[in-house]
Order: sequence, then structure tokens, then C-alpha cells
Amino acid sequence: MKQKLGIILIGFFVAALAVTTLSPVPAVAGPIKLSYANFPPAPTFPCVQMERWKKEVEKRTGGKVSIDTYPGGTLLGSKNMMDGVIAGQANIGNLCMAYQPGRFIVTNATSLPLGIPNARVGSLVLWDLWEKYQPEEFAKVKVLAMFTTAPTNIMSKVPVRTLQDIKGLDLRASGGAAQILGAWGANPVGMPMPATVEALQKGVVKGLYSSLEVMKDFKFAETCKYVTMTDTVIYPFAVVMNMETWKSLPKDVQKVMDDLRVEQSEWTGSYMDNHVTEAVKWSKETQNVEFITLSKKEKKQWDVKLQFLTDKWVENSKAKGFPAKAIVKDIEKLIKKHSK
Ligand code: 3IO
Repeated sequence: MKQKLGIILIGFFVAALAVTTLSPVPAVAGPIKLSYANFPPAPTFPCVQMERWKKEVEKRTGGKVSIDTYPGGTLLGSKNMMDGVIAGQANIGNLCMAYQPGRFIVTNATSLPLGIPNARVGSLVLWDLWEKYQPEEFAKVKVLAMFTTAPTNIMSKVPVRTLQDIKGLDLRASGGAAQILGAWGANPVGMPMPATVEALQKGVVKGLYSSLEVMKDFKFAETCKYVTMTDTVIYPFAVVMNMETWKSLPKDVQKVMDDLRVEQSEWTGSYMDNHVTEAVKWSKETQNVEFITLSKKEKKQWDVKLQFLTDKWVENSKAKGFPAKAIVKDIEKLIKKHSK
């Protein structure tokens, strides 16, 4: 009897040892350590929200979890973020889905010109859309947050006041935003945000199309002295965790992270909206940037050029087997719901 108990105990010890060595999470001593990769520099909004999430998780788990953050592409870059997290090169990663439009068809539908008014609404719309459709490209990860930028505007070295001005102009954008630029007659140049700094400096592009907080956070206001207000589409982002990591976490830690998902998404949207206001003020007051508002008549001509985009997307995505019409309807309904 005693001997049998001993064998069982040894067996248990061996099993526990195996779990400790194989799992990324230590079963005993010390906090659970997790790595969190991000692609742009530390002062930008994806990293600000990362630090906020880290702080909240560490606080709400009572120090049970400790998160090491890696901004600026030091662990994973903008285009290998999803695959890097799936492969376990980082436990957590933040990605911009517009950089892989063909991979994230459902969630990238939020960057059709459907009138998302701000980042807070955009983030809640994106979250709900993801939750409803649960597209299979996320099957291998745990989704921890989804959020969007504020609507996009043109930042450029030369003034853009008319469709004539934008014709053939080299402007940097990605995904849905690049399609918008193309529809207006610009020459969209695709690249992730961090590469844009050098492209602008070297004159490879004459400007960019994104949310306006980058005027301050990337100091684009120093070279782009003109902003044309279009407030058109958003860029969608996701925060994902490696599935093995997720499964290895204690239930109470999982609950903290689950409870934070919508809150973090909305927090990031609100942070973005406030930060855009601040960056616009800063650009006007300290950088002498001219903000161009299109006349009603001009704006109408710009809007007309975008009308075919949603129909074209529906047609293409339907052909690929997506319930494309329903997705567009849902986005429109969700915008109304969250704008109230
Ligand atoms: C973005 C990406 C990284 C850091 C700050 C940012 N603000 C807006 C974006 C959107 C984006 O990814 C892009 O390519 O315009």
C-alpha cells in the first residue's frame, strides 16, 4: 500500500516536472511571464494601448502575471505579427489587419467607406463584427482586443484642394485606405506605417493617408505642412495571443483578460479620438500646418468616386464565399447602434 502510494507520488512528480518544462508558464515560483510584440515605435497609439493593457493585467491579477513589452518591431514586425504569434515567437502581438487585406477579409470590411465616425465607434463596431462572424483566420489565436484608428485624412507636402491636385500624387496607404486613394486618382504606395518615415524623408512619397495623431507621434507635421480633411475610412487592428499560451493560463487570469477585451477596445478608440484632437491642435499651433476643408461641391465629387467600392467588395467577397451583403448591413447597423 505504502509502496503503491510512493509510485503514484513519483509519477505525479514526473508529470509535474514535464508540465513545468514544456509549458511557457511556470507552475510554481514567480509570476507568469508573457512577451507582447508590437510593430511601431513606443510613443504611438498601438504601444500606448499595449502599456495600458499590461498595467491593467498586472494590477488585476495581483502581480500573478508579468508582461514584457517589445515596441518598435524588436520582437516581431508589421507583416509577420500574426504568423509570429501563431508560431509562438511572442505570446502576444498587435497587428494592423490592413497590411494583409486578403487574409482578414471580414474584419477589413470595416475599412469600406461606410461612415464610421470616430475610433471609439469604429472599435466597438469592429469588435462586434469579429465576435459575430468569428472568421477562421483567428482560429489559431485568442483575440484579446480589436480597435480602429480615427478616420483617415490626407497629410502631404503639397496642398491638395481638388481632385486635380491629387491626380497621380504618390501617397502612402494600406488596404482599404489605399483603394480610396486609388479611386480619387492618386497613386497609392503600399507600405506599413514604420516604413513611411523614411519614404517621406527620401521623397519616395509626397504624403500619406492615415489618422491624424501620426502628425504628432511620428512628427510628420515637420514635413507635411498640408492636411486635407476627408474623414473617410479607418484602419482595423487586432491583439492576439498564442493559443497554447492561452490554454496554459490559470482560469482566474483568463477571466481578467476576457473581462478586459471590450473595455480595452473601447479605451483605445477613445484614447485615439482624444489624441487626434490634441495632435491637430499641436500641428496648427506649433507646426504651422494648413488644414484644408473641401467645399461642399468639391466634397460631393470626391464622394461620388467612392460609391462603386462597396459594391465591388460585395461582388468579390461573395465570389469567395463570404456573406458579403450581410457583413456590410451589419457594419451599417453597428455604426448606428454604437453612435447613439
Ligand atoms: C498606425 C500604425 C502604426 C502606428 C500609428 C498609427 N496610426 C495609424 C495607423 C494606421 C496604419 O496602420 C497605417 O498604416 O496608416
